[in-house]
Amino acid sequence: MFTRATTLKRSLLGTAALLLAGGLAPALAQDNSHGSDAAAAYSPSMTTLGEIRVEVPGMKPGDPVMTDAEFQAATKIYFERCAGCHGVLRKGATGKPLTPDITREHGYDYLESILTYGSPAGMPNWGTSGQLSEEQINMMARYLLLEPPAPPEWGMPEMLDSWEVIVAPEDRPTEKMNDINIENLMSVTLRDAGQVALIDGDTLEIRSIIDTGYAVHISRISASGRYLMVIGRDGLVNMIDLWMENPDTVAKIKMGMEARSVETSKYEGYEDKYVIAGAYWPPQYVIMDGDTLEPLKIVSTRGNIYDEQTYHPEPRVASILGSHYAPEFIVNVKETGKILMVDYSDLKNLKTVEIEAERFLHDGGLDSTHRYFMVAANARNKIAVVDTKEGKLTALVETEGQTPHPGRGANFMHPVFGPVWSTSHLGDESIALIGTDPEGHPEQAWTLVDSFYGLGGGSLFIKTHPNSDHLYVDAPLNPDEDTSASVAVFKISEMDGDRETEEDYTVLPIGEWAGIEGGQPRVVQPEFNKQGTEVWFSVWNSKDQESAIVVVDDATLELKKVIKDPRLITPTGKFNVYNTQKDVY
Ligand code: DHE
Repeated sequence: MFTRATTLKRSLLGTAALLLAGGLAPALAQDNSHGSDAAAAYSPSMTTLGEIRVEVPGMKPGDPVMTDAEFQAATKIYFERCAGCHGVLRKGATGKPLTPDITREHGYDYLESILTYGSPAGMPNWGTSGQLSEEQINMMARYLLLEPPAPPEWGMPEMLDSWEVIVAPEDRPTEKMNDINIENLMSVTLRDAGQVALIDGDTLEIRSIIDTGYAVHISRISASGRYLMVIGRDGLVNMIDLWMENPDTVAKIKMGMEARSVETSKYEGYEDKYVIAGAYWPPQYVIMDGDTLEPLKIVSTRGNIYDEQTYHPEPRVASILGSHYAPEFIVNVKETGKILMVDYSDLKNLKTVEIEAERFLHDGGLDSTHRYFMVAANARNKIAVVDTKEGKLTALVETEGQTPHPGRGANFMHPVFGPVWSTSHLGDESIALIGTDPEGHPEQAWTLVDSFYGLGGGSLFIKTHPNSDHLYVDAPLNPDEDTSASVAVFKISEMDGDRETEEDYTVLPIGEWAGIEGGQPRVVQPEFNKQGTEVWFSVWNSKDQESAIVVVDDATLELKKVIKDPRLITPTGKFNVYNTQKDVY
């Protein structure tokens, strides 16, 4: 553990960040190898769609020749590596549209060249980097001249077919049947194993490993704290009953073909009543029964972009949060830039407030009062603030950094500015603090009150706890190995609020503490235990290498325990039951 001086931060680490901002950031934010390394894995990759067989469009005279096998292979490459930016239907998202009217105008030679060499606008150099062979480039250039295939829809019949109630509600325990302190249980994503590990926060022992969806993504907990919901990238939702002697899945359903978000109803009177999940493909969300996951209502998010008012065929559902102020889910629709306040009190007569926010909404969380929802429009470098009590957009705040990526963000009491919410950035090393107290600190509310430097660009998550005086910021996607294996810790009570000076921080060499030989372990997502006395980090290595969880004592910043186990394959997100249930972050 050591403390870095301000000047060092600005000069050395600034260089790394500039390199990242100027050179690598577009690659990270848009596309690159989409292979097994962590940075690559960050760009949306429609891996589940890549596995399906698509219908080959009818060939017309003059179309480039493609065999069925080539068409399927090209579609797989396209879904896995290109669709995240250019859209499944090739109508464009953060990347340009690639429909045949446009690609034919450019012609085969142009496509072959840009696929080979890339472009300064962020298109990766698939050919010269060796990620695609000459034959594959040739195949992709021909593929892009053809009509795009549309992957199948996933509606009620498909959902019902996949739906399974493994233990009916009446056969479940009527009281907790185990000795686990559930509130301090940690659900850990084992990404490439398609599992979650339930780790006891008191004893630090693995209590169970449960099979979930493919490339499992996040966990959320029901309002009562009993049911844990887990979603895989393949849209599989697992409902795990934490009261069972050995907590296990009691219901599951595949709600889409590519998905990232799941949440539960939290408003008083609706505790554990509903579960909602959002899909990237088909673009839709589904509201399910909170006891069984029976699908009740499927709503498409296809529609018009908030400002241009032009139609978008595949606006993906990004983060979803349950409101504490109304019986509503806050659903963030990425490409249309709309935040939907979905009223679940009457599913038959569904009322939705549609808030115009900003395009490319991604992840976000509530402020400390739970009244305001803060979400990153990450490719626009803005945070949209929604008043969940009034159901209105309160502000759009520029973070002055590149590609804010808050997770759910971190709330704390700043010594100068009062209550603030914070985010770090994927594209540079800055950390932005936004005032969240319109009553007590009206001047600071919804403005960027401070911005200072962390370890480096490539940060994904930031975290604190009401009982902690520390703000932890990771940098797992930083190109520098030492940086991506470390964490910066800021002392909240010592923040001076002066925008001209930097805040000092301590560096915790978490990766080194894990004592892992081989691979490039990246340290990702700080998460507190219930009491706010320990903070856990995933040391995320590739799936054939050793990974670990490192537990740090928050008061002393000293290593408390390294949890290693052959079953801990690619641990990434961690979700403490109590903190997730109560939105403490
Ligand atoms: Fe995530 C949250 C989407 C890659 C770990 N991620 C989210 C959310 C979305 C999202 C929409 C918000 C969910 C919510 O709040 O309801 N993530 C995406 C992607 O589209 C992306 C960029 C690429 C992809 O193809 O999936 C992506 N995410 C990753 C990773 O590679 C990470 C680092 C490792 C992993 O396990 O896959 C990762 N994402 C996480 C985590 C959260 C998350 C840990 C929850 C953070 C929190 O504290 O709430």
